[in-house]
Formats: sequence, C-alpha cells, structure tokens
Amino acid sequence: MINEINLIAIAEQFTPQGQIKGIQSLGNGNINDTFLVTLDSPGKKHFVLQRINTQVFRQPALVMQNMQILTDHVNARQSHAAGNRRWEVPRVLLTQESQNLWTDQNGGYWRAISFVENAQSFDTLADSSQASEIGYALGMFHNLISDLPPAKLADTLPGFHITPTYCQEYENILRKACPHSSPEVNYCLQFVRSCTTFVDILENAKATGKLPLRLIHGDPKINNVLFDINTHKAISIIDLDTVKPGLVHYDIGDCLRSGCNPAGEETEQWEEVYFDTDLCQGILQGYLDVAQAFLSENDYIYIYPAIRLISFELGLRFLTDYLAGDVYFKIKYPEHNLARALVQFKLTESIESQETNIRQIIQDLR
Ligand code: GN1
Ligand code: MG
Repeated sequence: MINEINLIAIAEQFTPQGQIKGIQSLGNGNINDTFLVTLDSPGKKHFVLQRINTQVFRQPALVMQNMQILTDHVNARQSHAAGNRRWEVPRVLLTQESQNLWTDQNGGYWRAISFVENAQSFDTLADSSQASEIGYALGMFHNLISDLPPAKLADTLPGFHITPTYCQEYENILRKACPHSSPEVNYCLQFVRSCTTFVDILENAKATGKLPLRLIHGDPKINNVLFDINTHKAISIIDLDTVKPGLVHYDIGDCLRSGCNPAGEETEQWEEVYFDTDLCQGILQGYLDVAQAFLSENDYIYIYPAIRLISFELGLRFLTDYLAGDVYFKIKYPEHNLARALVQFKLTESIESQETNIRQIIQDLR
C-alpha cells in the first residue's frame, strides 16, 4: 500500500529533500495513480507525481521516451502556434539522477510531470462556449503534433482504439464468463449484437487509404482539457500517455462522446443519458476553426461514424472488463464497469437516433 510516508520519499526522488509540504490524490483517472505534490519552494509550487499502471502500459520506458520526444517538439513550436493565447504543455521532470522514471522496491514505475497552475477541468460541459474551447484545444493539439512524423513515436499500447480487436476480446471473454442475467446485462449483450455492422468502419477506411495515419492524443476526454481559471479559455491538454500513430477520428469521436454527454460518463442514471447536439456543434466548431486547414473531404465523411463508433467502443471496453472481472479500469463498486457500459451504449443509441441532425451540423460547419 502507498502511504503518506513513502509517497513523500518517492516524490523526493524528483525534488530536493525537505521541500514537500503535502501530497494529495489528483483527478479521477481510470488507469494510473495520480498525486499532486505541493512544494514549499520559491519557484515551483506543485508538480504531478504518477505511478504508471504497468498492467496497461507494459513498457513504461517507451511511454516516457514518447512523452519526452512529444513535449520537446511541442514546446519548441507552441509559442508560435498559439499566437498570443496562453497555451501550456506539461514537461517531464527528472529525478536527482536525471532519469525520467524511478522504480520503487515493489517494481512500481513513478514519474513526475509539471503542473499547470491556475487551471481547472470539467467532467461535463456547461455551455456551447466551453464546448468550443474543448474543440479548440483538440484542434490546437493536432496542429502542434501535425509536423512530428508518426514513426518517431513508439506504439506503447498495441490495439488501442482498434474496435474489431476489442470485439474479438469481448467474444473470447463472453465465451468464458457466465454473467448473471439481469435486465441491464441483457440490454448490453443485445446492444453489442446489434452493432456488429459498423465496427470495422474506421479500420477499413484506414486499410484502404481513405483515412491517413497521423499522430493523435488517444484520450482527449473533456477532463483532460485544462481551462484558465480567470479567462475561462482552454490552455492545455494533458494525459499524454496515449499519444501515438492513429486516426484523428479516434480523438474526434472520443472528445465528442465525452463532451456531449451532459450526465457525464460516471452517472448511475444511465437511462437519462443522451447526446447533446448543441454541445456537439460547439466542440466541432472550435475544432474545425483550427483543424480545417489539414482535414480532407474523407475526414469529414467519417466524423459521424467516428462519434458513434468510439462511444460504442468505450461501452464495449467497459462491458468486456466487467465480464473479465475488472482487470483493466479501476472501479469504485462491484458493478461500476457495467454501469459505465450502460452509459456509453445509451449514448450510442442517442447518437444513432440523431444521425441526420449530427450529419447536418458537420455539413454546415464545412
Ligand atoms: C481511461 O485513465 P483515463 O481516465 O485517462 C482510458 C481511456 C478511456 C477513459 C474513459 C489507456 O483513461 O481510453 O476513454 O479511461 N485510457 C486507457 O474514462 O485505456
Ligand atoms: Mg488517460
């Protein structure tokens, strides 16, 4: 177990001894353990300390190598790209021995990242102007990484966002698992059966060259976007573990499934979940203001399919993990992953029922 004492000792690997005023949990990530370290020092006030989940990220050294290449590249470019807006990219902090990772005696991998001060994030969006800031942040990030050759970054999470692979995993687990029959479980199993027709859509587009491989963020859910506390403008996009070659559509879909669900992805009132098209319009407008310069005709065609697919995919990932005994996503109660799956499937249904409207929004923004 991590306790206060050894957390301080771990944090002191990354900062001179005697400076640490406090350490507390930070955020609600589903994978890594994240802490905010508060310092009593004239310069730096805080930094972020994280234990990398090596069940998920099996090559933590490669994750850090990617992060350094990426943040060096973006930090060199960003002052130019952001114009006179505040925009920050977290930096990798090194240990006293100049290493970007520290291993504890139990084999835990720890790293430190700079903290973006005077910022806040949201689990749900308040209005269209906040939505458009989220879109701006994703577009800005895609823009900043667009000239970093994808091959420079390693694939630290093979299969991530490859929906057909998640479908195979689901089938394999389902064969072994004997889930208790309940209306919720039956709804999920039935919903997955009804979705088999579209699961290949992005991978087919990639394989046939309709969509190009680009660098992507991989996890642009809305609480990974930071807003300046005073100006209410988006100023950073954090959680850079999953930056790797992929389709920008994974990011667009993930950002929209997260931002356009006013109930939030953690709600237990799954029957009330719906996809809000005004927020969708806001996010896409903010995104396209920045991204239209590098998007092609095909890119637009696949935006709607991506929104539907990535919502479904996340539901399938949660459901698979529920059936597998909760081995991937952290849970707070026994049926947590089932509840999360229900939310994403209900969201997917709502997206499907508003297809014409969503396609029109995309068309009108071009
Ligand atoms: C995981 O740990 P966190 O919350 O940043 C997951 C994402 C999911 C997200 C859903 C590496 O991200 O893909 O969209 O949960 N990250 C990984 O909340 O699997
Ligand atoms: Mg993440």
